[in-house]
Amino acid sequence: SLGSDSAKAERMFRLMDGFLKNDSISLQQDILRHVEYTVARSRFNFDDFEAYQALAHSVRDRLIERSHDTQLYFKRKDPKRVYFLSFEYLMGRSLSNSVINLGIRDQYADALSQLGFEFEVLAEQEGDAALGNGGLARLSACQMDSMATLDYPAWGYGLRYEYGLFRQVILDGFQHEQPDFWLNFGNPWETERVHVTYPVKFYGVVEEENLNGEKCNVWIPGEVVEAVAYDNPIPGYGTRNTITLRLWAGKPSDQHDMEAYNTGDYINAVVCRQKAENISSVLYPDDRSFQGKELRLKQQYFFVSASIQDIIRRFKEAHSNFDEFPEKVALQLNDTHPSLAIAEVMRVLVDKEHLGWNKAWDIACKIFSFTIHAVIAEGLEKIPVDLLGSLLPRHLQIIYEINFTFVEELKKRIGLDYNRLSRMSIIEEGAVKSIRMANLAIVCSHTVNGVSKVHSELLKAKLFKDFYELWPQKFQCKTNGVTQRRWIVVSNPSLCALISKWLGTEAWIRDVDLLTGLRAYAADPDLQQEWMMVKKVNKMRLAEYIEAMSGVKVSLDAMFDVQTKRIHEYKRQLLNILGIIHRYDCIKNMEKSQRSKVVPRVCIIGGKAAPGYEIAKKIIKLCHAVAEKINNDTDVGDLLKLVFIPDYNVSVAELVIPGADLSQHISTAGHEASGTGSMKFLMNGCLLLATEDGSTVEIVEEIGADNLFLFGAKIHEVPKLREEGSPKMPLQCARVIRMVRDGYFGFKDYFESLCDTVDGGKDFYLLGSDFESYLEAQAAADKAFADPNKWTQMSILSAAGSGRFSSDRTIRDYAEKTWGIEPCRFPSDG
Ligand code: 7GP
Repeated sequence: SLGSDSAKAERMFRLMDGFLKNDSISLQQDILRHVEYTVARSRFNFDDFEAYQALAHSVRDRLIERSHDTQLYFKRKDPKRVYFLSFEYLMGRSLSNSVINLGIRDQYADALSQLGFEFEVLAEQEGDAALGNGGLARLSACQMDSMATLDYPAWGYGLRYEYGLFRQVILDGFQHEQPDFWLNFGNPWETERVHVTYPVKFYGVVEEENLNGEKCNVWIPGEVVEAVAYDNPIPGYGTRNTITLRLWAGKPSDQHDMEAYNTGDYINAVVCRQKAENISSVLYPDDRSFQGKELRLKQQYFFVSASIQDIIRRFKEAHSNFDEFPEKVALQLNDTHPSLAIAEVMRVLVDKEHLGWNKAWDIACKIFSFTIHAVIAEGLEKIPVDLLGSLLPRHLQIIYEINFTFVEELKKRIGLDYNRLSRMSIIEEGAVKSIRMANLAIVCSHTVNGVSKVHSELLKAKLFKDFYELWPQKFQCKTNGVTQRRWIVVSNPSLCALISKWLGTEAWIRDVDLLTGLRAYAADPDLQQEWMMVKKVNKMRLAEYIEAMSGVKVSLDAMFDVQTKRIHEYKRQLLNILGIIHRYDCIKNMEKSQRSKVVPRVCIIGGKAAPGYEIAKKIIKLCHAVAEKINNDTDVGDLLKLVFIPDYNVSVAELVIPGADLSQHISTAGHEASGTGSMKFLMNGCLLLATEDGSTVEIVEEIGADNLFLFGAKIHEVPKLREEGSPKMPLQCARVIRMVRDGYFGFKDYFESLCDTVDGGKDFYLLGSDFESYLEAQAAADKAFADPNKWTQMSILSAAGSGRFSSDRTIRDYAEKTWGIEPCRFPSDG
């Protein structure tokens, strides 16, 4: 019999033989056990995919142990926690990252080889978790890795979309979208928490009721959907701490529709309930543009409501007084998408906890902080009042009330400046009356931040000038960062080993500032030699992939010039393609004897266009049309190749980035809030060709303008250039556009509207006025590449200066200056 709880725990621990062991035999046994009992294949007969599944389950077991320890420890210590609310996460694959962070990659590789498998081959079996669009979503993933590694008591919350970002399939050079059935083969990383479910209400009416003599609002919903939690463990590196990314999925609720069953229409009732699951079924594929779609709003509230219920439940387990709430809870709004959380917290505190409006508002204002990723006003979410009112009637009332109080206060501060009052109001009057979600978030948050220095300054000077003048102390800058664990250790193992060798330590994997130690050896011929070898190996991997994907054979001596990111006019993939046409044209018109002087290039472009974004889709088609022409031109041969890499995602990025010599970040100045791709390339010793936009400005501060190729108009010059318009169109640019218009690459009519965006009189993104300076920067890159030692030195200095762009630095900054939380490290060395 079990005398006490601790005796019981003790016995159970013994029965389980302590923790899982990581020696080779134990790992092999675990893998085989999972083959037999989890995957249910015979241990004598299983293929690579099944081996991957078994392997993943054995890793997951270890993650679960650690996340239990971490959660128990957090519970015991009860520190202030941060809850990171993000609508999107681009996690990519989990296997390699997990075993590296657990510190057992080599043990697994050894165990597998004894079973006759290769770790890398099995790792390739894993599909990507692509629950997001682009920069914002990958940033969330990098930040989760840093929060875990730095031992912060953090939770990530999001939605478990059944279909992540669409798969891009190219047919005849055109993009087609196909659904991403990422869950079809199961997801070994997640755990469904069947008992962690919350009802989420929609529609209905608000009624006033009398509660003990006081009036209170009661929301009688018209529909209830159940949210169920799926937990995804996020292991830290060099620590036992493993935090949780909790994703919500919709499931039918048995509340409120019992009547439907009683009416006898059984089949219909079941079908209707099934619809509830649709709420989390698909990720919206548009980044940076919002549509007032009801399903999207439903997703937002569903996610917010379940998360807030979960957070409040956890708080109440240990506390009974809401005065302590701000000492225990920080809520981070990742862009406006989760900002309904503000109204939801108010609703719960006022209507359910009966704290009274003022007290509730006081608490809300102490817990929220808000990160903005948008640059222009058109990128900010506005929700039509009618839509919100029908879906969430009580929240609309609450937002009106918040706005009323805010505007009254504002009048006292600034007087009756009606223009300013209407600009700052949370409600936008107009043809379609709407809620400005960013204004709501700013009014309630104690801290608002941009994602690079220039972006944060732009927010203060332009987008939210009125708010900055009112509350200067709220505005901060948190320059983005990326995790070196995924972007060097996982994706570039040879570079990782080389860095550790020259620094004499692996400590940089947790303390990335140590990378600056490489500066001392940047001119050392031995390091340069080894550095070039690593790049060569990575280029080889990439070249094989390119050949497999597109059939194009590329030369390893050529400069690999990469632009991979979402396709957007402001990111100017079109400028890149026009530059390539120019290069092609030059080679064609050159004396044959001159051609030996040309620095050979492989131009690589990849990225998805939003399904409804016609111009972006035309850019993809143009890229293919130009590639077709160039790659089949025997005059050109290896001097120039152009390849489009289809279906760019995190795992493709892990292959492309280490193999790049040069990468382009060429947005029209003032349009890229930060940019994080550039940071990954930088860490991998890739030279940047870039405009002075977003985080590039800070990269220049770190590595010096001599170590990258800058060009183009600066932010403050853009408005004037726009006014001047097309007279600025240089001859060279006009000539390449003419080639496209004349049908040199076919599809003449189709490309017309694309050409119009440049020479049609507006040239909003300034391709014309930046064209010459772009070509000059390209020429400078050619020149530098022709001198391998010089190039390699620049490459080493790029990586050496990349430490500032680690998400570890960003997260520490958020923790200390925004969230007010401290590390809470499970007492063990990992
Ligand atoms: C992006 C910004 O465009 C990019 O400059 C920045 O580096 C990144 O966020 C992370 O801060 N924005 C988005 O990805 C975005 O708005 C909406 O997506 C879904």
